[in-house]
Amino acid sequence: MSGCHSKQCGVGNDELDFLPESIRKKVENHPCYSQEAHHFYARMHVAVAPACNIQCNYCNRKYDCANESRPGVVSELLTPEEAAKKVLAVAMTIPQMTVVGIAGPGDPLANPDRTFRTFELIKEKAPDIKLCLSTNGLKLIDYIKKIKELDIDHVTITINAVSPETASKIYPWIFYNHKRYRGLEAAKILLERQYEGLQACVENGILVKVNTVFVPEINGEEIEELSKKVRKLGAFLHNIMPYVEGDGTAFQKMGIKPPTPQQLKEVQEKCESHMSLMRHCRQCRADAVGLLGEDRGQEFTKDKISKLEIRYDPEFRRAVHESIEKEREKLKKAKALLFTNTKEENDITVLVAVASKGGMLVNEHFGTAKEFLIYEVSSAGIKFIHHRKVTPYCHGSISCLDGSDILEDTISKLSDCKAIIAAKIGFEPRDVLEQKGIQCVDEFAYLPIPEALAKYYEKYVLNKETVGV
Ligand code: CLF
Ligand code: SF4
Repeated sequence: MSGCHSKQCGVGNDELDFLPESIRKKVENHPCYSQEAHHFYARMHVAVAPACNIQCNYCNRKYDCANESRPGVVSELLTPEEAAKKVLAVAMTIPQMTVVGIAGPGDPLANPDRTFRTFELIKEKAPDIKLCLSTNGLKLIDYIKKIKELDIDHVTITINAVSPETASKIYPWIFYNHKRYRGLEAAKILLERQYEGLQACVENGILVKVNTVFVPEINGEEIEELSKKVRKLGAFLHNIMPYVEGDGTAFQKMGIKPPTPQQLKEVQEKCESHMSLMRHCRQCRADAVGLLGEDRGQEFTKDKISKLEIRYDPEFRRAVHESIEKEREKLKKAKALLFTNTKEENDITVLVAVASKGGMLVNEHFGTAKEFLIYEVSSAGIKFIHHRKVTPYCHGSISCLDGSDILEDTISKLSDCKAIIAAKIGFEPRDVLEQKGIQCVDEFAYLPIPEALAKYYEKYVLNKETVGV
């Protein structure tokens, strides 16, 4: 049996138990740093940083920073004051929002005044909210003191290469110390500053996640070495993100292709023996609001926020978090009892797609699911692999695809899965899916995902009638 079964990869629930108390406190309700937390807690980004000091070949400056965000979507730029007000509004409407990140639309540290003023205001008005920063790393080392002062405990650095040769294929230029550098010289300066920034963060007790944009034909051969290197320098988590083809980018013009899900899975498998990986990233927008994978930004536009009177109530938020923690504790205890009934000699490993809209529950219908969580299930337990985005089958009139095209597309994305577990699956798609060999299971509706997967495994894979959970 390969891989790390019986636990969730990345920093999941089980891993949290083994972390020192000080680090556990920092990550246990951070939806990006803890795989398990992302089912319960939300994040928001405030788009206050328009400028950038480097050029990445996968980026089109008209859009958000592709190092942390999905290219192709434009943010509404905010002043620090507008951003702070928005944070308070979201915090009271979505009290499970625990983290505010600044991730663009350019680079936060190319806009230091706006970025740090925003963090100052949030720290003053809502000190219970964690602060998070995502940067290309060029200016990071210059701001360590400020980052520390403001208790920004989480920093993401996008590092895409180990060698300057590879880096020079990604970055045509950087703007540093009032001067534009190009080619190998630019790549050398950038890499040196990124790795120095990483070390300085670690030395100052700041948790670092490294994002790497995986572009197979450009940096594919270096990712494993990169993973080892950032681990050695003390990074906490490595997020290997697939390059997304953005409109009008240099890579698009050069015909550079994004990785297939299989290429991504392979590279993640190589790296996971060296480093904890983040596998649940949704490459969210620089103004994203809500649980990962969900975007409630439209509820909090500048116009709507400007009309609001907000009274921030930390007690109300604390009460919500306490009830979430009780629920998590219950689920954790229940999870510990799962897979005690299965035997190694019966070991069969299957991939299963689960429809969920949060709370770690099977609580989404097949027809309305915008994504599926893919788990590997074996007699030893479950392992989260990644999510796969789909077009909802019940799409109303907003899609140009008709129902059968959508279903074909979903089937092609889930063709390696043995089953779909959802809260409800209608007769029409069920027939087609089952003809294609994908089991449709909705009898475990509203159960916690680990329990549903254990029951499914025992009943449908091991063919046992009694389920010991
Ligand atoms: Fe935002 Fe990034 Fe902080 Fe998370 S996102 S700044 S660490 S709060 Fe998270 Fe979104 Fe992936 Fe980023 S899912 S794109 S990793
Ligand atoms: Fe674009 Fe971000 Fe790269 Fe700057 S750092 S060029 S905004 S992807």
